[in-house]
Amino acid sequence: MKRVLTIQDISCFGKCSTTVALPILSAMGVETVILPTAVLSTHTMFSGFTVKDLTDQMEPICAHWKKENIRFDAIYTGYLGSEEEIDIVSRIFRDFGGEDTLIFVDPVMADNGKLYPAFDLHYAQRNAALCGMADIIVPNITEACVMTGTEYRETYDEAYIKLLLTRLTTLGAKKSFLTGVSLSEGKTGVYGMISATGETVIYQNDRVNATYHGTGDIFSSAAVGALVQERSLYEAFQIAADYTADTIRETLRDPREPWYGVNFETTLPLLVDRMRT
Ligand code: PXL
Repeated sequence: MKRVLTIQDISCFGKCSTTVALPILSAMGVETVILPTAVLSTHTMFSGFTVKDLTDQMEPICAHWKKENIRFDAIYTGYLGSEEEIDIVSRIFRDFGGEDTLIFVDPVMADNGKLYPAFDLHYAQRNAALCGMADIIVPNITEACVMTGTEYRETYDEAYIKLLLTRLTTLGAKKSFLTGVSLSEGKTGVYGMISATGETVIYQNDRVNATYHGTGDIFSSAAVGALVQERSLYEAFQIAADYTADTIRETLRDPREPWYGVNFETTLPLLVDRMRT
């Protein structure tokens, strides 16, 4: 069985980071190991959330794994709360990475043209350096802009996306995939570039007109699951984008419309079926 380590916080309420990665990867038939960086009462889009930082536990936990000779087919990182955590994660990549371990970094820190309140430009630069160690990175357009010093635009064309991708490749990751790229009315998806060749990979599906919290984590979890299950790059991103879009559509149908997270549980059977084909 394939084994993935995911390094992110536990937001007890709110359906994001570890609490979506674990069920999605498990449903995809992947053994999922977690390294919680902090425990929060909710994700940070609620006000008044509590935080218990677990940074000081990260290295002792990894040292024990090392002693037990535990290895991973992939390491997937998402929301990291501080520069210190980013430093520790870069050491984990060195200790547990290698030819047979896919390093997948989702540099969660910004959206809609703005950094999340907890982060500043210095943090963004550290995250850019972490991206440089990855096989695959999946920033949204805002995150790509802050990491490459590019002006954020609400409306853009393909040339702007290609420029952003070319700049992302200079960070050092082998493959960069921009998420939330909409190149025509009613469509959205991913636009990727392979650093070594400049080759591009595009997948667009129907845009669902709603934004919810946690959809990036759902997308990344499904992409990692499909990649470790040896789907091609294109198919893995197609599976992840379709699952995310199906989930948003399903959430819109829920009269309770939970703004804080999506109904990814309802659509898990679709993902499981897709992985059987
Ligand atoms: O979904 C990303 C995420 C993960 N974890 C925490 C967050 C966020 C986004 O805001 O606040 C704690």
